[in-house]
Amino acid sequence: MPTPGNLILREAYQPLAYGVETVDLDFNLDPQATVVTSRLKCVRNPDAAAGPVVLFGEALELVSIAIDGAAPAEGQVRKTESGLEVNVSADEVVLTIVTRINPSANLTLSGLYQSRGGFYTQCEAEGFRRITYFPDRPDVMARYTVRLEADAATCPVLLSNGNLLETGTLPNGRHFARWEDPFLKPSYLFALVAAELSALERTVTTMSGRDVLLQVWVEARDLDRVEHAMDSLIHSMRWDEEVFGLELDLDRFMIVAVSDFNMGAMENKGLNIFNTKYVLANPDTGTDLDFENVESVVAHEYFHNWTGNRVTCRDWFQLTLKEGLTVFRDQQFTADMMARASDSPAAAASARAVTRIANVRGLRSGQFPEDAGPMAHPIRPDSYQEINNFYTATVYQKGAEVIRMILTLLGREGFRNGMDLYFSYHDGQAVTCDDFVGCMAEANGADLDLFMRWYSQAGTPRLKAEGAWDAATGTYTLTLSQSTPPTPGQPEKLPLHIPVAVGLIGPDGADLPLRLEGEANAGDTTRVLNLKEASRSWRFTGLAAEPVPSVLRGYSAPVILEIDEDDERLAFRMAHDADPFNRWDAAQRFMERVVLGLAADAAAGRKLEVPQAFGHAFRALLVNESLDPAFVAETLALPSEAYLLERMQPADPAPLRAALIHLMREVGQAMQADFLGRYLDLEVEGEYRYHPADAGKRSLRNLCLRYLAAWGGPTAIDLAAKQFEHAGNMTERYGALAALVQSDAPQRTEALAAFHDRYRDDALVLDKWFMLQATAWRWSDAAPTTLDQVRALMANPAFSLSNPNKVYSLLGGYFKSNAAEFHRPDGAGYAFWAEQVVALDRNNPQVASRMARALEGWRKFTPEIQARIRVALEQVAATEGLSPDVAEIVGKALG
Ligand code: B3K
Ligand code: ZN
Repeated sequence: MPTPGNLILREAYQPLAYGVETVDLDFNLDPQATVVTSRLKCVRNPDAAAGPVVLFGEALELVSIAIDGAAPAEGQVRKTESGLEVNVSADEVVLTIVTRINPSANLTLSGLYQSRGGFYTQCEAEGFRRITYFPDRPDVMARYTVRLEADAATCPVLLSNGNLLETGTLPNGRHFARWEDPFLKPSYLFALVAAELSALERTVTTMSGRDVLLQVWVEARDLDRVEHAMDSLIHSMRWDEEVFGLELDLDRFMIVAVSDFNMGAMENKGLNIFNTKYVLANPDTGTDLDFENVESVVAHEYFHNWTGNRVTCRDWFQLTLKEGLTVFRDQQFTADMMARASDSPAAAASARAVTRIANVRGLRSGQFPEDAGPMAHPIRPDSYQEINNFYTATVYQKGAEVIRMILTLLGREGFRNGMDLYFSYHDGQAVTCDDFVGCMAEANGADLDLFMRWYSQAGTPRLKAEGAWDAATGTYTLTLSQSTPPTPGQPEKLPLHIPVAVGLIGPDGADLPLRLEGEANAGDTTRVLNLKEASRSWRFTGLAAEPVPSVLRGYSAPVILEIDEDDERLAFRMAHDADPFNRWDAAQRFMERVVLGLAADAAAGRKLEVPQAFGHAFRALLVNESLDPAFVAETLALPSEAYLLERMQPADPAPLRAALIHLMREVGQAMQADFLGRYLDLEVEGEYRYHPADAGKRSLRNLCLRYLAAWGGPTAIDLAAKQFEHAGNMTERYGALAALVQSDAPQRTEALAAFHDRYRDDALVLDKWFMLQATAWRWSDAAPTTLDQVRALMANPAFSLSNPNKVYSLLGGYFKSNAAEFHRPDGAGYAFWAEQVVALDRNNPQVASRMARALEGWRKFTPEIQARIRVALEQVAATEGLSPDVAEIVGKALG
């Protein structure tokens, strides 16, 4: 087990002296004493330095080990800090290892564990070593066969990777199944499930004409919630065939839902295991957003079958090789699905923009803070203490942005050619990020050497754009400059290759054809400028009047754009920018400016006033019926508090919250008639269907309701209460509840109680109920504090500290999505945080570490707040027996 301060370095990579060719596993499943017999054919690696067979093991009881069928000689097997070393002289050797493990006592949810009576595994990143001794690294790829034996009554279903070979009954109520995975795989993709489950099944034909069996396994009571996951799987298969020519390579593909799971889902070969949250959805229990999330997570895990499984990572530093690429693929898939469901080209473009906006919102509120704090790392990190801490927004989301930039540079066809070359070279291999980018470059004759800096440099680059208009020559000069602030361990930063998509808007609001100095003719209205140096200028010629620049269209690079725009210009772009992403961004920039201005006023005790120009621009979008409602909802939604805190210097949650409450109240009141008008017009008739057009209307409708409830007039509260009562689906019911919760009206309590009663036995829906209360703002000082409510909710019988979903909803909601309440001036939020992190860490370090991360960005706050947080951080850091997971987070925070 790595100890705190034990740094693993990327540069230290060495292949192992022995790899594994075949693995035969036999599981005799028992809650307290599962016996695992593993037969490994180990083979010397000719490319590696000589050495013993290295096996990792953790929390294992070694029953026996045999070498080529015989007991080991004295001293031949050595126990090490991380497992075993076996000295052999032959090039090939068969090890037979028997271990005993206790799944019911395994609360880490890593390795083999139990959930609601069934057995499940989670092996990425290093869980396989908690099942048996093994060279548990992704560069060891082998062929697996698996035999499972279990009690037939409690575990009637026995699943593992690949194809089912045989099943049978045994004496004493036991039964067995044998599985074989025909593909080479690393141990982190191994999985087994033994539980009482039922499946929804479909048979589909792949592009080459093979019939394959698809199964979604859930508890029988949940069978009425799996249709959407199955549809999503089929859509994903089709999309990967059409867009990348990639086909399912197995005869059977299974998805299993489990209630206790540390993250979203896991791409085990042929046997994806999912958190129930990302499988189960029907109109009565899932919101539009839940439907969308199920679709994208199903797609993500399915896409891993090629990007991650067929070609995997050489070592964990290369994680973004599979994660950045696969997030990029699932984002493209979602955008295509949204566009496909639209009924006009304009609607399709808007639907794509809405997807892009959601991705960028996630990046700004999740990845930017990470990149500005003590955990900042390049998408391909150089070191780690605990690999589980590096499944980060940087590796995933920023990693996806880096892949998107490659697409921008190479074009669709060039990108596809690069992917084809990647699979032709590396199928069945464990490779590096350099291998991937090398294929992209080779397939296109492109030079991506400078571009590779995105893989090694941490921090969010600042991109400064300055324009100069020369009326005499009709020339507009755009100067782009870049700089990246220092991050831990990287004081100096170098210029990156940044693709910057730019357009120029004429005085009438229409895009201008672009002509750069030296070009014969004007071309398109959007141009990608390649900034490779610290600063460079471009001269646009042939212009009749001074244009308004629209920079970083479609968010062509993951940077912070610094551009001087007054209110008037922002309002102009909010009304006219032809790039829908930038139109939304103009609105966000305007809101950010207004909110931070109000927060400064609140901090200084000044009177808060919402600028008129902002009100006009906001209202113009609200009443614009020619725009897609989903898009309008995005433009009128406030930037997240997490993002605003990054932008506020120093960050101070209390005045920020005061500003947000004031803005919502004022806007809600001033525009009540417009909100009401749109609300009434947008009603969706008929039976619920998950469809972007309907979802867009519901989304804008719920936004209107939130602003109205913020104002708080009796008509508004009545409207929300009525929607709550008569809602025909969860999106409306939850939308109404969210609006009521963001008010101090008495209907709030009634609705919360009614929601709880209706869903008291429904774990996933109750997660929403916990989350809403943990994240609620306080609209009057008379209301009980959120901390008191969270403590009280922990006593609810439906809450459990050992279920990650419950922890993420209630504690995660409070620590990460309710800044003003968590950072209360008496420091009680931090004391509670320390208490919970330590309690969680005793059982589940991965979940504890996620909660611990809520305070890593503490240095952005005011000195008074920092002083209070330091006490809590030091208290956790000083705790005896801290896991390496939490130790790394608090150590870096304090370091
Ligand atoms: N690959 C898994 C994540 C595993 C996390 C391990 N701590 C899910 C995914 O990204 O698809
Ligand atoms: Zn993934």
